[in-house]
Formats: sequence, C-alpha cells, structure tokens
Amino acid sequence: MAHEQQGRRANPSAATGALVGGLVTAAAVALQVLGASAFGLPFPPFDAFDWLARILPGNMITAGIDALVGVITGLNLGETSATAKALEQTLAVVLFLGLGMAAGALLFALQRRYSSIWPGLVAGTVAGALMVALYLSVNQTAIASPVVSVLWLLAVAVGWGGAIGYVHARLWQLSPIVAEPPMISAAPAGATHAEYRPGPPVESSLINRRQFLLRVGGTAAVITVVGAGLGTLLKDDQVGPQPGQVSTEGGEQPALPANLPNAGDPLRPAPGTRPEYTPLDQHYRIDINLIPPDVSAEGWVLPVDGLVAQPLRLTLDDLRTRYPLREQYVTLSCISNPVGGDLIGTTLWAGASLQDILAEARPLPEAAYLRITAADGFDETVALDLIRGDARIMLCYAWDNQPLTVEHGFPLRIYIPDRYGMKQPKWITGIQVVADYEEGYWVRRGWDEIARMQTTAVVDTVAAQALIEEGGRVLVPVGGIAHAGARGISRVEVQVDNGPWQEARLRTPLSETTWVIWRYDWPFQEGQHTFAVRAYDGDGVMQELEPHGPRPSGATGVHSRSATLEQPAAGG
Ligand SMILES: Nc1nc2c(c(=O)[nH]1)N[C@H]1C(S)=C(S)[C@@H](COP(=O)(O)O)O[C@H]1N2
Ligand SMILES: [Mo]
Repeated sequence: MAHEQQGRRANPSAATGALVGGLVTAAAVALQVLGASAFGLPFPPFDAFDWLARILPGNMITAGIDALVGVITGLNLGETSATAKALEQTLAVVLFLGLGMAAGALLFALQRRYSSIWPGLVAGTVAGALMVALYLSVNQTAIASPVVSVLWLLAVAVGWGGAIGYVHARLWQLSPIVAEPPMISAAPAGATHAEYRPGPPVESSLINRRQFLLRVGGTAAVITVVGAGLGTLLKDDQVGPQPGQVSTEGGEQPALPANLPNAGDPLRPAPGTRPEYTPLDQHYRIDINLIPPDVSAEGWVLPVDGLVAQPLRLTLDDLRTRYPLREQYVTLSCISNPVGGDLIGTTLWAGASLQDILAEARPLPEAAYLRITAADGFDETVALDLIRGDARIMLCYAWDNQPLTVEHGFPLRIYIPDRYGMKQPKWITGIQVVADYEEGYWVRRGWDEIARMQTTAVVDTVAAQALIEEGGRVLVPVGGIAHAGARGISRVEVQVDNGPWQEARLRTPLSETTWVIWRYDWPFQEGQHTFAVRAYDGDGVMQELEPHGPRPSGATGVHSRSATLEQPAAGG
C-alpha cells in the first residue's frame, strides 16, 4: 500500500477487504452463536453445511466421510461419531468465515474507485436473503418463532454488510489526507467535503489506517470472544455433558447390568472388551444433521396413509397403548463403520410391530412398499413382503427403557433386523403405503440397496496387564465382538502370528440380533504378537476375508491387533 503512485488514492486493497470480511464475519458468527444458544435462533453456518451435504454428489460426501473417519481413527482422536460431528461443525464455521473473507475481498475490489456504505448494505441484504432461504429449507433446530428468526437473520446480515461497507468508507477517507485522524467533527468549521480532496498519501495517514484497522480488529475480537463465550456457556448449561469418550483399551469397564438376559453365562468378557450393553451416552450417532432435529412431542401425529383401506393418524400414546409392546436387544451399526470401528452399539429397543399397525391400516392389494419420511428430509423404502415375514420390524419409541433421545430419533424410529443404520430412519414424520419402489436417501447416493449387515469380528483387547494362571500355565485373555446382523454368530476363530486358526469361546448374546462377545485365552509367550480374528454367521458361512472399505456395502476384512507381551514379575 505504501508503494502506490503519488497523487492517487491508496485504495484499500482486496487483501484488506478479506481481512475486514473475516473479522466482521467472525463477530457476526459469534452473535449468531449467542442467538442460537440463548434464544434458539437459527445458526446459518450449520444450515449452509447441512444444505451442502444434501446437494453435493454422493461420492464426494462419501470421500469426505471416509477421510474424516480415517483421520479420527488414524490419529486416535476419540469416539468417532462425536469427534466427527465436532470436526464437521468446525469445518462449517471455517467455511463460513472463508465466505465472509471472499465477500470482503470482492466488495473492496469492486469499490476501488469510490467509497460508499451502500454496496455493503446491498451485499448484506443478499446474504441475509440467502440465509433466510437456507433456514426455511433445511433448518430443524431453531425453536424461536419463524418471524423473529427471519428478522434476526436479516438484521445480522445487513449489520455485517453495513459494517464492511463502513470500514471500507473509513479506510478510504483515511487513506490520503491529513496527519490527524480526519474525524468529520474535527474538520475546520465551514470546511466542505470538497476540501478533503485526494492528495498524495503520507506516512502518518497510513499509520492512521492501521490504527483504524486495529480498532476494527479489536472491536470484532471483543464481540467474537464475548458472543461465542456467552453462547458456549449458555449452551453447555442446556445441553449437558457430551457423550463420554471411554477407551476400550485394556482399562476398566462398567459392571454389566445384572438384569441382562445372559447374566448367568459364566463366560466373562476378556478385560478391555467393549461393554456388551452400550451405555446410551456412548452409543454412536450418525445422521445428516449438524444438530439433530428437535421434534416436539406436542401435536406430533404419525400419518399412515396412501394405499390403505383405513388411513391412520397415530399419536405417541396410540403407539404405546394400542399395540402390544415389543422389546428387542439390537446391535445397530453404521455402514460407514470400518472393521474395528466404534460406529456400532447395542441397546434395548422398544416399540410396536409394523405387522400390528398394518393389520389395522389394511394395505390394498396393489400396495408393495412403505415410504418413510423424516423430519430432516431423510427417507427410505421398506418392502411390505419384508414386514410380513418379520414381526420384529417395528416402530420404536424407546431405547434403553426410556423415550428416544433427540439424537437418536425422538419421537419415533424404525428397526429393521439385519440392515445397516442407513436403511432405518429416525425422527419419522410420515408413512405412506405405495405400489412402486423408490430409492432411499443413501441409496440415491450410491450405497447398497439392501445394506445387509456384513459378518465381522473385532479384537477389542489383548489383556497383557490381566494375565491369568490356569493349570500351571499363564494365559493372556484376548477378546472382542463378532456380529452378523440378525443371522447370529456360530463360530469365531483366532490366529496368532500366522499360526493355525483356533476356536474362541462365545458368550451367550443378549439376543439373536446382537453382537456376540468372544474370548480366547492364549498361552503366554514373550515378545510382540499379532492376534487376528474371523467369524462365521449363524448359517455357518465364513465372513469375507478380503478387505473392502465401507462403500457401497459395508466394510469387510480380518481385524487384528498387535501387542508386546512381557514376562510378568516373578511371584506376582
Ligand atoms: N432421519 C434420519 N434417520 C437416520 C439417519 C439420518 O441421517 N436421518 N441416518 C441413518 C444412519 S446412516 C444411521 S447409521 C443410523 C444411526 O442411528 P443412531 O444415530 O441412533 O446411532 O440412523 C439412520 N437414520
Ligand atoms: Mo450410517
């Protein structure tokens, strides 16, 4: 800036514009954080991100998810789904700041030859209109009234654009003139603006610009820190603790609930095996929303209509009282779960069998499928034949003996045995009986149409710190899970250092639709050893040994874990 020719205004550059855009956007986002957490107002960076996730091509999204899961598991960043959501949320804000910087640069570049606050105000209005459109199309988390939300979005956006425009105008005024900061009120009495003609830039005026920019930066920083800080405080108050990050590595594990159906099985999991029944706050969460849709129970009714003799409108109470209660211990897995990953969990599901509900609605002869829609725009199709053959397919309103949490689909989600999570909508808002098949949300994006769960086995632990003595031998407990959807597990085998495959012991599962805990106590040998595991499903079919990534049909391959075993201290 200091090298501009004499006699020309040292116009604020596009780079300065990017800087100003970034600062003002940070302050605006902080205000939005505050508005969202204190008043339930919409948060445009998340809306923009959710919108992008819905319109970008499926393979791009998949590559993104793969990269994210890869980074999280590779760097050991903790529980995958919570970490992924945090990273996505960060990315959403960073993208938004990037857009703000671009807008600032563009505005400054377009205004090289004049100074006015108007282009900023226009840009702010356009940005506000875009944010209102996003809010109306994808947001399901704002609980403030729509009118207030729209006014808020417009106000912040116009304020944002106006602030950028104002800063540009001030920088323009400050660039060429006098040694003192040319506050209008400091102009000599009677002076007109004509007297503030462009002159050769002088060093002191450049310093003034810097001072002014510093002041802008300081103000933006204060707003950002106070807004975001207050927002976070208020939010933590409301939301409570994040899902815990409990390591499954060799450490403590929560006592098994005593009332579980397999409590009598003497085979205990090897120390360090993941909990057989997943504590609810540790159950993974995967969906297309940065913040889960908050469906209000009040006024919620489930329409079951389309090709039926008797259309139904069911309240939550109807679902609980009109149909027999079904309870099922279920292991749910995301199709994006890598072999050995933590996007899998087991809990007790409860609800009403779809057979019972359809018996009341009476599908017409030409009916063949259910179209299920959800509050977040997610959807899936279920064949009536599948439902007729399996009374376990149910609409679930409870998990772990309590109403579904907001994250896990309140008020209603479906359970379909043997299928990955992508086939099983949460936050259900409607069920339509139709004649023709239609692809569901993730199927349209290139994932497996059936999404039948793969047979997989995982080594959770090589319990080098929990050696046992049996018949004069020292043994290392090795263990983990094996899972094959609703097909069950008939056999698990362990291979140590490329030796022969040896049969592991199996604990009675919680049900025929949960994972099975396996255990293998290996005669201790010092040194580094690798433990591999493979499983056979209930029909005796061995798992796929070939490693495949999650897309499109779920990850396969042999999981293994290496450990260095040291001779236990004598007498210990
Ligand atoms: N409405 C809706 N339902 C959904 C999804 C979603 O994005 N929206 N994601 C699905 C996927 S991919 C999975 S793995 C499961 C995860 O359920 P959970 O978060 O309760 O573990 O929800 C399924 N149901
Ligand atoms: Mo999933």
